[in-house]
Amino acid sequence: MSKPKVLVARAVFPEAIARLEEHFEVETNPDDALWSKAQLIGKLKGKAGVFTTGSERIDAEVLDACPDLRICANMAVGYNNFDVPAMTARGVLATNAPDVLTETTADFGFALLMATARRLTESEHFLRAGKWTKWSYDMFAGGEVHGSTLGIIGMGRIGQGIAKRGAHGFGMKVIYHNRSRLAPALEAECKAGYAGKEELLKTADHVVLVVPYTPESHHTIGAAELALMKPTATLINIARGGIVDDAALAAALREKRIAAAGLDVFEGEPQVHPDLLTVPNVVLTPHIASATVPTRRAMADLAVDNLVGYLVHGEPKTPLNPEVVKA
Ligand code: 8YV
Repeated sequence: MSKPKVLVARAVFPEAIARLEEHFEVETNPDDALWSKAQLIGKLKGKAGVFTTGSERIDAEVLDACPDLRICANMAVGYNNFDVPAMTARGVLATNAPDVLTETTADFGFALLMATARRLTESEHFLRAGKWTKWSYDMFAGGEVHGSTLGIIGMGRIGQGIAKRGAHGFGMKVIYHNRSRLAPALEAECKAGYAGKEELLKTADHVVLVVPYTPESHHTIGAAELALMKPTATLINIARGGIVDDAALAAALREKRIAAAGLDVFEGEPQVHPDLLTVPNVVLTPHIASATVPTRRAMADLAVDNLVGYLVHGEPKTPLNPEVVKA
């Protein structure tokens, strides 16, 4: 019997591809090319499974053109690149890669918060440019981190990890806003108190965004929300591009309506709004919050586990639409 065919849509660890090759006929993308939708459809025809990253959009058009497809396994916890209802309607399984990146991503959220509040990159650029000729009392004086108020919007696993770092490590007062309130025991573990969105924006010294991207969360932070924030506050986005209105943020930063921002994700990435590239009070990183070697390996392994689990054994590890498995 011939092996099922699987597409690996982007370059990934050779060990992950080797694991897939034990079970499947695998087509890879060794040049790590960014395929157009038409190219992706061309490659996907006849495949039973696909290993995707957050960059490949799987929607009704793709699914209708590839009727052999049975599973799309994302090497990402976020899955806004998948039209899950369209997949479910066609009996295609969707899987993501939760948990394995929680702590690493929370570490990065905190790193970005600290770099932003303490003006790390701005001051390094100053030094590298040979501009450091003398010490002065207010040189790169930033905002306080320890003991300040941390406001987290989106209190899933990563949000909780950031809360714990802030409360237990830095003595911060932690407030959070979420669609639903956490159970009291979890609030106590995170030392976090629930707040309305407006109250959070008005009182937090550092606002960290960790919400999934959905049509409802589009522009969670726009001009109106930025206007509520303290002029000394920082805004950190490690969630998804589109959660923040980047043009409105660039204007607020330029006019010093908030102190600074730290951004790992952007609207239309890898394009970055040109105004963000010219304001000094923003730390910009290229979507690397989960980027440690062990974590990226674990994410790739989980996507492979899902492909093998489902196509070989009928049991995926982390299904997003488990009703497809039961059908
Ligand atoms: C990924 C992410 O690196 O997991 C997510 O949702 O945003 C990142 O960890 C990225 O999506 C590539 O798959």
